[in-house]
Amino acid sequence: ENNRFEYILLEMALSFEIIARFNRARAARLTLPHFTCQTPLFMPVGTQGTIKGLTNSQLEEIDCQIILGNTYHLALRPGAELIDELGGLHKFMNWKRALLTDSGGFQMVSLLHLADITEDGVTFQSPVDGKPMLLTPEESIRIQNKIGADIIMALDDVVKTTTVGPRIEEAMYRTLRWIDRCIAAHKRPNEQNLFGIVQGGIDPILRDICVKGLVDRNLPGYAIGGLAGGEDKDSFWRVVAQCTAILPEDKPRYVMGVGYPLDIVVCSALGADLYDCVYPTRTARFGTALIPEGVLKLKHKAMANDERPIDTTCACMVCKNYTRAYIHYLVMKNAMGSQLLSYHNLSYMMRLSRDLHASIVQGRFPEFVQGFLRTQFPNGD
Ligand code: PRF
Ligand code: ZN
Repeated sequence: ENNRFEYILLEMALSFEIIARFNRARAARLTLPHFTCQTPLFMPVGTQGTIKGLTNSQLEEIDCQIILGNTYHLALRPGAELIDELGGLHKFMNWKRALLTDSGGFQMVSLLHLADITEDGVTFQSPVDGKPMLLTPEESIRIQNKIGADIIMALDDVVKTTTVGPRIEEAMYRTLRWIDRCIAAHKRPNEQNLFGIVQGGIDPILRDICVKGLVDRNLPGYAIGGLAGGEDKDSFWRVVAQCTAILPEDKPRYVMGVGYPLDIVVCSALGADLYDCVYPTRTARFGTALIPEGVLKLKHKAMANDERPIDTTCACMVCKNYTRAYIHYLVMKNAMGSQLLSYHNLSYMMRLSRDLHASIVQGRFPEFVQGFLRTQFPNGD
């Protein structure tokens, strides 16, 4: 029995210490091989081994702690073998903090409508030469082992949340069968943490089976997948609440694809810890800034002579140095416009993460949430 305990400790490359709680919300310290992070935490998405428009030192300056890479994109170019030869993704991109890679299946299914899922894996046409390709659970893990991120994700069978019928059940059971293939293929459990992904649509029975199946595998962390795909908010929050209620207390919980500030606040109240989304950077490229009141459209002509910063309560480099008028002038015409907006938006997400953490630690989480909601919905709707 003693040996079994040591074995479990050795098979993890993280520690997760809960510092404080408020009801179901938790503030924790997540120690990964490359960095110790504070949760709740938003993780920006950097598809090509970069967050579009920001340098690594800017990302550190705004307190980014984990960034995401995509197995699918990195495997196509520059390729897992080259990344491995060059010492792994950390060294290749010179990022000193933590990295997480998604397994690739979700990106293929959402980007390439030609992707087809069978028991073997996800088949798709190579965007490079049109040849049919197959991403199996084993291949996804092999690639992610070469990329070398602190957290790697299991290959899951993702279906649109709005799908109904037996396909949801099939995808959930397949995700459970694939987790064993992922675990067996994972060659670096002492350096990289393999997270399992809960699927099962909005069906509580399927979600329950999936959580229990994954928890039996004693993984270092768990993700809640299959959400943020157009389901109604009520179903979304219900699934998160159900999963966080039955997932182990002492492991990190990651809600995939969630990045609206309101959703992060609600999911954190429900006991979730990690989030990722392209929203803050994508919306920046469309000229939208995140502010405590909601969003600010910099393209709007009212911005043309507005001398205020984007957000008067924001201490970021952009809000310290530039006016709305100047960003309005740049936006959509000059790359600097979207770079400045991305910088501000990610600063906003990192400040939100810090505020959630601090308010839980300081025992004033309800006041923080109330203030957040009052500012975003001043009329109480
Ligand atoms: N699975 C994987 N990546 C994801 C998701 C998922 O369900 C989502 C949520 N739809 C975002 N990214 N592997
Ligand atoms: Zn700012």
